[in-house]
Amino acid sequence: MKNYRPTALALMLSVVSVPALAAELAVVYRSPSCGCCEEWISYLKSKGFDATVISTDDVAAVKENMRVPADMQSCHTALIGGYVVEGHVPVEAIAKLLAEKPHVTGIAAPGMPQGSPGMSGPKEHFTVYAFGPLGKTVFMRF
Ligand SMILES: [Cu+2]
Repeated sequence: MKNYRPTALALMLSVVSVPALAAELAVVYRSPSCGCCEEWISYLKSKGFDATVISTDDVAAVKENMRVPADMQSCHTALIGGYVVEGHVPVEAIAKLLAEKPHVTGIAAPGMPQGSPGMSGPKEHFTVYAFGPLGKTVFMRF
């Protein structure tokens, strides 16, 4: 095909210039039947994250392994940059987490806030918490 070479060249150039622009890797654990999980994963990808999705029927075990407190739990659980990211967390909070690198296990948007990324409906105010061995703190409000 005529446009094969330019495309390949463009691809090579983009690979060469990747270091500063590398997509952040996310591993997302979700139940196969979870629709809003799918929506959040699409949202993550649209924001430049490289998501690997692991479907499991036992998300409760995943949350327990990753030390997500019961009152912080939502549907999906992700691992991003060594942190746990629980639920419909906006990328602004993930960016803050990766920039500030606090000594926490992760951040969570507990429950399923209406209008949060991946959730339908009018946006309601919700809070993203940081959690870890030292407890929970407000991380960001939306
Ligand atoms: Cu959900």
